[in-house]
Amino acid sequence: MKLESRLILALDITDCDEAMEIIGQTSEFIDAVKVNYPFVLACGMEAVRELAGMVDVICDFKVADIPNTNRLIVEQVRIAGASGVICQAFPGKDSVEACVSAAGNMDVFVVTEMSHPGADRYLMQVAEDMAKLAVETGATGIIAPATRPEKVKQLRQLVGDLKILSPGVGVQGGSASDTIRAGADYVIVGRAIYQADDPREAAKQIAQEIKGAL
Ligand code: NUP
Repeated sequence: MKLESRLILALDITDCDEAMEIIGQTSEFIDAVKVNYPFVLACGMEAVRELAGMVDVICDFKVADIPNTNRLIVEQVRIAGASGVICQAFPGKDSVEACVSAAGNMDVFVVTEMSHPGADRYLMQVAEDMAKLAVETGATGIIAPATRPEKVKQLRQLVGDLKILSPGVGVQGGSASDTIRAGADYVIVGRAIYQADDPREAAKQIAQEIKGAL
């Protein structure tokens, strides 16, 4: 995955033609596209394969099962030609290790504290240990909350030079520049781009904001 604009587009769109249109409008300003269940359930893994021929794709499947099932899921992501996959830490070390080993050359990102308010119930208490698990298992990086840049900063201390990808910019309240200054390598942005009147302009502005924060 390239490290240029440091902006990853979250393509949570269920209209497949519209999704491809948004990619066309924004591709100049994004380093990768993150797809999640809404897009994949609506448009299928064939659409992921098509996208992967155009841009680096990260499958945000939050893989969270026993090791064997995790392996089977990650193998399918790999067959589709994705560049990365996101897995959950909470099933434990063996489950994350299964993702890393099935990923081959693909990147594996481990979710730590999520960006939404409800993360305070469980995830906030264990985010640091989850970040350590990402290091132990040889993952490429972690997902950390742009809604709490101070947490991104703390987790950066624990993960060294692992990549940090941060969702929560825009509609969820986080700021791209604060998140990058806190130590994130990339911000992940969905609605603030694809729901904007002019998605191209929105992506351009966020990319400029990131550049200004470096
Ligand atoms: O902690 C997380 N927060 C989060 O928003 C982990 C995630 N993977 N995401 C995803 O990032 C979420 O599922 C969505 O695909 C994207 C953020 O979208 P938006 O709030 O910018 O529209």
